[in-house]
Amino acid sequence: MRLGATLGEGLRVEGRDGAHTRATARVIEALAGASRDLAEVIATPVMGESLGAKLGSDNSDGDQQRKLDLVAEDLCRDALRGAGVGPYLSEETEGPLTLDPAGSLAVAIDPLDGSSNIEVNGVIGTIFSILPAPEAAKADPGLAFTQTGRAQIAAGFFMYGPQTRLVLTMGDGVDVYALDRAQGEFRLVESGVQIPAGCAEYAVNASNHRYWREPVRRYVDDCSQGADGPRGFNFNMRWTGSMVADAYRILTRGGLFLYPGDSRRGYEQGRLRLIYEASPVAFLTEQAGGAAIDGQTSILDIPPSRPHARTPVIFGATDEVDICQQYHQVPAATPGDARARLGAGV
Ligand code: FBP
Repeated sequence: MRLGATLGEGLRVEGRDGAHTRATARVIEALAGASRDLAEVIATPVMGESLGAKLGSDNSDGDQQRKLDLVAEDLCRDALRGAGVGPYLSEETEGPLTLDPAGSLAVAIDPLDGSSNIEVNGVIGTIFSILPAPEAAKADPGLAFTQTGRAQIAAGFFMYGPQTRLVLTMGDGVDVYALDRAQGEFRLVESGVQIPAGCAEYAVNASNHRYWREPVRRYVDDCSQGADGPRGFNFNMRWTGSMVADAYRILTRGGLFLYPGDSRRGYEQGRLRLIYEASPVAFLTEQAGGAAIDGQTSILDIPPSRPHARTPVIFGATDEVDICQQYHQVPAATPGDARARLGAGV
């Protein structure tokens, strides 16, 4: 079934907020159009300067911008302009903007997630979050982005891999669509996705091991000891460098993702941005029966301190997130004792 039909015919129209349903469908269709165009750009070979070329400019958060980051930003923003969106916040904008003063919805977006994968033809994505636009946001669009992730009406991501896929929640489960390139349409391929329980795989950038704080180091060390360690199981490890690809794998076959805060300058709260990276993925994860925390608190309950605020992120199968959370609760002073205490629950 086509995306437009599932939105239009109301498979998910009740969503969390009936009043916003039609407006939400319009925004999702606009994003799907932008993503289809972006998929085409990505798939088209260009001679000379690559889409991954660094531009010498930084985005709002100090990351080097690449050519494709700006192409993606332009496509998404242009598509949303005529789709009833008021407040707009992107990884590529300095701060919140107003697209349509009469818009009833707010959109936060990372137009191009996984930028470092562009030049290696790896999986990249677009992550989005759709929120209600409070009346007061007409005068100050930033107010729309002070809401916690619980306020999200819909969220999802597009991933540009062997297939272009859309993973979407409107607060009533998670659906997956695949782009039919010949027809130029997204088609429903899976409904009601549930993250499998248990954990055979974890995802973390292990090159940061020396910068991690105690709880994360103990958790990962215990996993990496495999069957000989306290977890008694030979875990596999996967890190794609693109959260959408890791998130999709976890939605499909379970596991855990971690991007913790660490001692590097600027990484005290990790790398991922709360409003347009962590919150939408947390919403999808919870809707698929999983959990997403910053170590202690549910990502969806964290109030944003500023538009581009970062947060440590741990998400995946609920039982494994619970185990990882226990490592954050057990006092770090006596790792041996802590492990012994965890032993019962591990
Ligand atoms: P960008 O939005 O700048 O691409 O950063 C997000 C991200 O690429 C995630 O998709 C990924 O999980 C993480 O950064 C990888 O970070 P690192 O290179 O530190 O492993």
